[in-house]
Amino acid sequence: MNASTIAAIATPLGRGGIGIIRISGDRALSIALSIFRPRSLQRSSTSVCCSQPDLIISHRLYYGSIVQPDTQAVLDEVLLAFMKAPHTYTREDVVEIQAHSGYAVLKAILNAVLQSGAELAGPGEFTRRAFLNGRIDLTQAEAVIDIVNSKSERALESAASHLSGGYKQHVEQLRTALRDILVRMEASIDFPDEADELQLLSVYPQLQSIVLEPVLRLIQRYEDFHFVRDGYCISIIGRPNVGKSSLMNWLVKKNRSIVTDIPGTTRDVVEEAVIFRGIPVNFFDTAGVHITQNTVELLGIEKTYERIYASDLILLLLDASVSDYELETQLLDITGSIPVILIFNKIDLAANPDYIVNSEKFSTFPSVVISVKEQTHLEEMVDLIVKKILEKTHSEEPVGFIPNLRQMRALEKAAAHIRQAMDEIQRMSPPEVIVMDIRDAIECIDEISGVRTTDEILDHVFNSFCIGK
Ligand SMILES: Nc1nc2c(ncn2[C@@H]2O[C@H](COP(=O)(O)OP(=O)(O)OP(=O)(O)O)[C@@H](O)[C@H]2O)c(=O)[nH]1
Ligand SMILES: [Mg+2]
Repeated sequence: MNASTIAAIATPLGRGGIGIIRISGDRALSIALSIFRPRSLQRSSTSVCCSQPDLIISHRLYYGSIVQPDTQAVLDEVLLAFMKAPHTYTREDVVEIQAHSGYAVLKAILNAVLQSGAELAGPGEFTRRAFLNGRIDLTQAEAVIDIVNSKSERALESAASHLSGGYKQHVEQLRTALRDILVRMEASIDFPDEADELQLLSVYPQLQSIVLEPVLRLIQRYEDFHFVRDGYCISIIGRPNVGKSSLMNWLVKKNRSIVTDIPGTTRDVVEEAVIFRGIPVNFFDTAGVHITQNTVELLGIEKTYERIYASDLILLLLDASVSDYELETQLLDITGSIPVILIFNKIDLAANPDYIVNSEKFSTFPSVVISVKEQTHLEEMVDLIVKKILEKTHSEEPVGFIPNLRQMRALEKAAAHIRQAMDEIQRMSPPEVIVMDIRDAIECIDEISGVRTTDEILDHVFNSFCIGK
């Protein structure tokens, strides 16, 4: 258990119906009662409650006022809930004070709590305590922040499945399988007479099917579905003045990018996150690519190239009113395996639209001919984008659990150790060598659930939380 008692405002700052101050730790109740005047006791003795905290029953709401510790001036009318450990979020004693939600009042109550002996909680410190006190594992702690950050129903669904332990179970199964193999291998070291070549070889297919394949499937789930959590990254690229920013603004339904008829208007990458037909998408408008000596433009073009490589999908915008697509052909060469949709814009200016549609040069890419200005075929373009996104996710079925980047890295490390162990088996290396790799793989799996972790990993996980969570 942690010695200090922490407190923070748990609701977003701003005007609203209710704001909550949360206190957690051994002294949560005594600190809260030192500034709480229950209504039922106000008329008689205000000190009764403070001197007899046993009068407060766990998991029940009490109506009263919060007072300033030094002046006893009433700060707000509140509802106070005391939740006795261990049946609480942090597994410590927790008090929640429900006050009116306004910046000044919540700050004043928090100050009163801090003056009475609590320490200000750091980001994610309540959840960190829930993890350290064994209520949840690290994947569930991360699910909490994912739930808070969920931008779509699918992201929420995935995070909720992590929180309820779906992912934790999966990780535990992997660990158990590896542990079983390790125990058998260690036995073969201790009793070498009973260990034979055949036994060693039987470990190989087990590592393959019970451990490596499920680990690789989880890594693939990150590849396929990480955008459900992080947002699908779609970049709009093309030569200057082709209408990239106009398209960006139409897609995100606001004037996000500056549009002018001067080529080279967009110099930096402009990002906007939206829910696009129910899918979280980050759209990126980029600087037009062309040969230039202008230093500022060159820096912008460099950023466009960086953006291309970080994209899940590229919308390559072409001017339908020109016939020279040399630059676009070069751009396609650098997109590699990233999916591309060709969007021929300014069809309203094109003398011969048929030429574009029939152009063999681009026949292997999905394409659409539009006019942002005249709003032509824009819904058709959206259908194409959504189809391309769903191709990657395979279906709109529930996504279940998806590893995050940290977990995926640990899975990759585990996969490398398992592969190494399998190679050693094939080389008929001594069991002592093979068990080292299996132990390393178990360590990586333990990193995911947080069984084995470092302060650095915990800081990394919990610093992304908001204060009060
Ligand atoms: N006729 C016509 N003009 C368009 C269309 N789409 C955009 N424009 C115009 O083309 C000009 C350039 O548009 P932008 O959206 O700024 O082009 P951009 O590709 O972002 O340009 P840079 O930022 O310079 O690379 C503006 O005057 C737009 O109004 C279209 O479909 N038809
Ligand atoms: Mg632009």
